[in-house]
Amino acid sequence: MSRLITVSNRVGVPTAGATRAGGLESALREALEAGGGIWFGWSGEVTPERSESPIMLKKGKVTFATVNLNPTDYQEYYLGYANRTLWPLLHSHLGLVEFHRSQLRGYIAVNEYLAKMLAPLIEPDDLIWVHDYHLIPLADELRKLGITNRIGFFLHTPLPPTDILVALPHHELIMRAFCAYDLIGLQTENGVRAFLDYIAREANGRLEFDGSLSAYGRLTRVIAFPIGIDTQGFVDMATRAMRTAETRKLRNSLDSRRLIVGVDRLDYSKGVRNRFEAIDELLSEWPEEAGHFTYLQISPPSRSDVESYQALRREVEGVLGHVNGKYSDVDWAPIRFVVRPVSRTALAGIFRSSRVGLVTPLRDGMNLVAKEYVASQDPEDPGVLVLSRFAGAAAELKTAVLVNPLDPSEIGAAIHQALKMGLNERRERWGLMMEVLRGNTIDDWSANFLKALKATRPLD
Ligand code: GDG
Repeated sequence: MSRLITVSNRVGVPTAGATRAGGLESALREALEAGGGIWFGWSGEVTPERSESPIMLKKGKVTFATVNLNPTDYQEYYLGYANRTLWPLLHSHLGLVEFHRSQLRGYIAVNEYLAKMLAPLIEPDDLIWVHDYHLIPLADELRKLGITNRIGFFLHTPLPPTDILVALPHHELIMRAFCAYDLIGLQTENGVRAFLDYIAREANGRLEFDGSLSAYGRLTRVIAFPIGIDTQGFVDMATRAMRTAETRKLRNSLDSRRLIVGVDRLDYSKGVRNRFEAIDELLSEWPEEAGHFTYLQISPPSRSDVESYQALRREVEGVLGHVNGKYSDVDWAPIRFVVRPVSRTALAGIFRSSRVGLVTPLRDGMNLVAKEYVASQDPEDPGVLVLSRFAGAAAELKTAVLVNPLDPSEIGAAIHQALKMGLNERRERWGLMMEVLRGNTIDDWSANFLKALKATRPLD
């Protein structure tokens, strides 16, 4: 049985006292534990000098191998090219894309460094699975070092259409790097179409009869593997959470008002500002709703070293103040904004206590919160998911109330529809979404990807 090596920008090294890992982290760990293997990547530490060799930590059948970055790497690779150039581009926010050649060079240099650190750990039969936009050039760098193993890649973000991709200076360098993988996994069929369109129009590549594609003198495959969640795990966690003091405290504070909930890293791709504006629209169109709901938005800060994220926080807090100021009374405010992260169990309890789950990103590769919200519901009295049509999850969760996240009045009307929705309709919509979640769990996702990777041709 081949060993698995997973590679991601950050490694989920288990630490004493850490709260339960996120869905992706546990799925990758489970896939690794099945056959034994290595999880390799950045430690999260920035030190004056790069590492000379990885720090290895063995837990059961899994070895965690991590390396440090130096301050220039952190600036150019992580804060720079990954999060100021690629992240906004992949989410179609062209106005936020910054480009500096030095950062592109830093991005490639860190991938080269990571490849050098990883290569000595690789054995001939190992399968290598690389994750996300930070590491697109990794396979190319490993190939330069003579690594011929099968290497797969999964992109967690969306892949935008060709007309947006070509706005990236040196886009052919990135797309060529993709083609050094034997298998490229994307979240949706839309992403696959975008990839194939680019390959046909910009790279003069072609689709082979067996579904593989050749471009830049390389042969690869692009397939959609929509990521899932630990569905049963969430069902159990949400049921348990209803008995915790934390959930009871929240429910008591609601004073029988219906709860609307949103949970997102504070990121401009998540569309939180438009959600706050939607509450304004809701209350101006249906003033009788005032005092009858509480909207709880949980937004732990992320990437706060990047200016656009600092600006976002100021902007969102400005709109929040405006809406709360306009509608609050002495005993009620429409929006509660929490920037402290909360535990996963508490999240499941909050989801299950709510009437409406508001998930309206402007763009999202998948959006796991949408799936976690659905899995957490009480089958007898489920809440309603209001979901952006531009989240990857919308391709699967078709019976959510789908909205255009750019239009606050459409979101406001959808919230109103959700608050008014009868029990039968809520059950019917929820039941269909739950079937989807049971049919495609996080374990199915990793098993399907690895099966397809194993089926690619061994290199000679
Ligand atoms: C990327 C892609 C794709 C959030 N706040 C708290 C918390 N969370 C958890 C959620 C969920 C995860 O973080 C966020 O996942 P999402 O999928 O919603 O979004 P991204 O972080 O942008 O993830 C996305 C994903 O990768 C996987 O492929 O779906 O499209 O952008 O699990 O529950 N967890 C806790 N406290 C919080 O305050 N414990």
